[in-house]
Amino acid sequence: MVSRRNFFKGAGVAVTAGLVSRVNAATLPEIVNMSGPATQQPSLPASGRPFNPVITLNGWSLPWRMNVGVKEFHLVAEPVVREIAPGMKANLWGYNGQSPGPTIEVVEGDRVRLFVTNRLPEATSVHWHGQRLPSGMDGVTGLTQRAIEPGKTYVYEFVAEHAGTFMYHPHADEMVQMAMGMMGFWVTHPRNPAEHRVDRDYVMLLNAYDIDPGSYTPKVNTMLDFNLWTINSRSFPGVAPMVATTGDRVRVRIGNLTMTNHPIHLHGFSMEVTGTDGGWVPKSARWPEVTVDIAVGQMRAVEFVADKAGDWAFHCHKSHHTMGPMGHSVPTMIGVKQDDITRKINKLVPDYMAMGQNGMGSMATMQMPIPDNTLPMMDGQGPFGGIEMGGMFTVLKVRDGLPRNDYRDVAWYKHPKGKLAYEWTGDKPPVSQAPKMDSGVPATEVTVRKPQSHQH
Ligand SMILES: [Cu+2]
Repeated sequence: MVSRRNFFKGAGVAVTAGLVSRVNAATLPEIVNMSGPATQQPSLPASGRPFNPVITLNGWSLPWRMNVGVKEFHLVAEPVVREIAPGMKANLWGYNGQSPGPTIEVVEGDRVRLFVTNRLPEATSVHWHGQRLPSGMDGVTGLTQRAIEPGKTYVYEFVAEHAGTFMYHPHADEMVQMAMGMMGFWVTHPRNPAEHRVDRDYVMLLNAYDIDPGSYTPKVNTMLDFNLWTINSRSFPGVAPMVATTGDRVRVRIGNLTMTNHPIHLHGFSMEVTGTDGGWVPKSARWPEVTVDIAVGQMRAVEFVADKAGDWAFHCHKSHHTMGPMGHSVPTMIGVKQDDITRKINKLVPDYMAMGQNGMGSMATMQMPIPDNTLPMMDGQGPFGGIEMGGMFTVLKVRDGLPRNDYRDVAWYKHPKGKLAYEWTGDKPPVSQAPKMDSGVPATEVTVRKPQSHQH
């Protein structure tokens, strides 16, 4: 799966020590690549100063080498194939084999040297979003540096001056390169690992793509009409669940590099914003929320105590953002009787299906004919049937007694007796209705659909 990462995990310190001994100022750090979208279990840093690693959902953190006290990373900008969810792959651009790129983890005060090699067909650069650094290291093509032409490698070097949550992305042909998936997370851990300590620290980038049903490559000129809403370039049910032990303090760091804001909603707990783009929020300035809006270009760290076992939804509250790509051009047919029409059309088109007369929930379970490499509008099977969600959605699974550093998926929650919604099977309640008034006008059935012109 991973060339180097598994190697690191398996052999730990020995491998890293081996790497360090081969370090030579004139050599580039080895390129480490990731080939799949599985969430990589975090491992404690084998060199450099100690920190509590984050978990990138469906992602990984980039290994480094220490070179005379400098932490060196090697990012490679390149075309990648990313599985958005089982059944759909996309031709994206990213870093080191995946989109988003690997998470970069450093410690406050670290001197960091980043080698960036460009294997894209066009020039790029990397902007270290949110960092306080020398202007010439800020990565804005034309303004602070020459563009990194295809085949070239540039070096960025600065001190990670303050702890917090950051991102990186190109500042060259930005609209195209970000629409193609070029972005990554950066976490600067506090100097003292006991500070801001949590039990689980998750990382997610919100991104969006416009990929026509049946095709593989995003449309790069789209301004607003994106149709694939993703967490770390994964769409539910492809998004890995977050797991926690009952009582854990959990942090989720969320960055938004889409073109719209996302009100991120957590079921079952209230959370507090503990970090923004500007740093940590003082305790006295935090307040409880169940939905936190993440604006374009923003980062937020939210924290909560997962004190109730269960399966809890975690998702963007814009309902179009929890749907797959087929949702927008289907007309609303709720209340429109289609039986007759269906019968007539079936004579001409035997496969024709009336859609959405009673809402669209049933479409999640229908085996609708959709083009290859296209996700259904809604998907995901839960223990009680279809979850009828897609896009920016995942599940927080809180369980008693999970091993401390274990982030593997667990089975669906077993609800205790008396704690599960159930069907009423007693007497049906009497139906009461207001008396009808005779207006003198014959009753009309209102089933008119107005013509729709806009397409999104
Ligand atoms: Cu959203």
